Amino acid sequence: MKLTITEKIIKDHIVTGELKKGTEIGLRIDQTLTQDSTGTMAYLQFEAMGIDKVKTKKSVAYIDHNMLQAGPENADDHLYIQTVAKKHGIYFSRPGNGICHQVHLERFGVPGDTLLGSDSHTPTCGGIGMLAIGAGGLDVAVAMAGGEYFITMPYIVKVELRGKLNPGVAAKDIILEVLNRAGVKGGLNKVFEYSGDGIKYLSVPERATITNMGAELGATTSIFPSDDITYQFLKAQKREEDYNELIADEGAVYDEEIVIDLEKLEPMVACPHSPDNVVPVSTLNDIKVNQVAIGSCTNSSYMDLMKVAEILDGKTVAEDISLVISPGSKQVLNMLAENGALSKLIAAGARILECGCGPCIGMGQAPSTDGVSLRTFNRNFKGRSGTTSADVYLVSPEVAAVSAITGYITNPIDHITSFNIEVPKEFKINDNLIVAPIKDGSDIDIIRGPNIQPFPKSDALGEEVMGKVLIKVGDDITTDHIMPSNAKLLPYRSNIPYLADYCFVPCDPEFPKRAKENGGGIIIGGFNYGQGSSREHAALAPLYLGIRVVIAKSFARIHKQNLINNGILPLVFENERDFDCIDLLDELVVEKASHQIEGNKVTIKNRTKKEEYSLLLDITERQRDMLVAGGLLNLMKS
Ligand code: MIC
Ligand code: SF4
Repeated sequence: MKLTITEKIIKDHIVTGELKKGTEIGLRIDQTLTQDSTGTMAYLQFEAMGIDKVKTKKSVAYIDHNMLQAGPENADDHLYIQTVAKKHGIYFSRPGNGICHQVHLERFGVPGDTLLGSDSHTPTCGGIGMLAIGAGGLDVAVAMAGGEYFITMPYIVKVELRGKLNPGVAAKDIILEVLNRAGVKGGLNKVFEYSGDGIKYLSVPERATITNMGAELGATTSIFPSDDITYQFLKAQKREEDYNELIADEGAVYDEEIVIDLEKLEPMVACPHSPDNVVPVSTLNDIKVNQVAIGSCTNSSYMDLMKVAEILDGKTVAEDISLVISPGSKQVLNMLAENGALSKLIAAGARILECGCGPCIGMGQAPSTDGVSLRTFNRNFKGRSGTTSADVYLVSPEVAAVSAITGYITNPIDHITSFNIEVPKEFKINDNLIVAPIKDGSDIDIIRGPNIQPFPKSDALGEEVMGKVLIKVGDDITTDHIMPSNAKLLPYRSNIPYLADYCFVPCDPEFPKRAKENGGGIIIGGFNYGQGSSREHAALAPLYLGIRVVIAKSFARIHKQNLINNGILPLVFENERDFDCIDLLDELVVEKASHQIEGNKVTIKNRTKKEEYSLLLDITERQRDMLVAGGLLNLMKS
């Protein structure tokens, strides 16, 4: 049988199920990663499993999101993660070392291996041919304990890249074009596999930009072949022993195909407030910019920032613009410092931030009221920048840097002829901020600050599940709506009771109060409910507020699993028009719930309207058992 790259890796890692598209499969996980805003919960859950040492080949805990220390909370959580890592055989990447995905690509990723990360942009390592998937913290905890990770055997989309990009057009424009064509709902249960003669012109960091932002398609993951370019990258990282060649078989069968002619591609921009709201930069007229932010796990590599330095060399940032730059890793920043590029950035007026997520997750640098922010990041959901009224545009580093000089969103094509930059033959290797695991951690005491509260637990499914509709929201609701993240809230990621008071506040500030007054209830949503991040908090905070059912037109992959893992029923309208029949505070009930969920349809009664609706429950036997037990941890205990 001729296989795609994805199928080859799955074949090597499948533990449960078979290579049949659309069916559930369980995969052996070689590596895991966590970061600090999902890590505390993931490790609390891992601790609850009572395992001494992680069972993966390599597990890494990164500190990169919660970097501002305006009070003791973040520092306390970092200490918890550091001690838990030492106790359980986990590598610890210290604050300052960089963004998890950038560092993992540089120092840990292995072509052909599987990686599960408690962050939705884990697919970044698909840039070196790894099957890298984002998941909720509990799933990552299970993988660290040696358990399988379950996905739907994905459909494979072949993305054929033809030809070569013109100067001024970037890898970012390729993924923006894919988003333009497939949209934020277009990737559900699919893997985007890149091929074509165009890939030989794309370096590993460029490939990683594409696989990283493939997360915005809602895809399971994205992947590039592992070829000579991958070998050269690993060699330059002094890791050539990790290289495995991995290419699709001639004649492998794909489920869909997208062809992009790179020579015809123009610089693109994702306009507010969705990553798939994409147009060519050339179609925008003179949009004045207030802030330019360069960085994030999508565009903070050495090559990205070298290009920015070359564009800014000898220039000054426009008077009304604040330019902030957050390098992806210590390796990147160190190399820029040594070769003088950092000096060019500083001289031009850039504000250099530490290596981490920073403004991408609203950790500082919120734009001004009604401000326009041009960012090289991957998400521009309303309010994510920390300023609800701001308009965020997503672009390549080239567009960002040129616009920082002109003050307006500017097409770089007219400003860039070529770059005088080489892919390094040797990166600067210095892993002194990575603490390697010790042989026996049994004597290590775990330090738990007062901010760390126990995570909420669900109960077994009752005979009758009922409640009032506490909120009704539209399509494409993101986890940033459900459980917002910013400089004020991120410090409380290990304190669900505190966070719950901000649940759904961007949609309806009264939601937490209403949920508490009614002793919990039901959420009604549209299509693609829960898109975006992997944060389990978007399930845990509703659980804490007594939510046992979410009814939507469709669900995003990671969020649906997070709901199930926490014992919350994800039901889908069989007839989408029923969405319109339900109003706020209607009283809904699922009678004989445990009997009803044995099938794939559930009837819910609207006691207020005296109506009933048929809902679909698209889950596997394994997920059904979780729902009956009241979540994965309960199931494991029983
Ligand atoms: C994000 O980009 O939204 C985050 C913050 O990295 C999240 C993880 C989180 O919420 O902690 C993600 O992408 O999964
Ligand atoms: Fe960090 Fe932003 Fe990447 Fe999320 S998307 S991991 S917040 S840089």
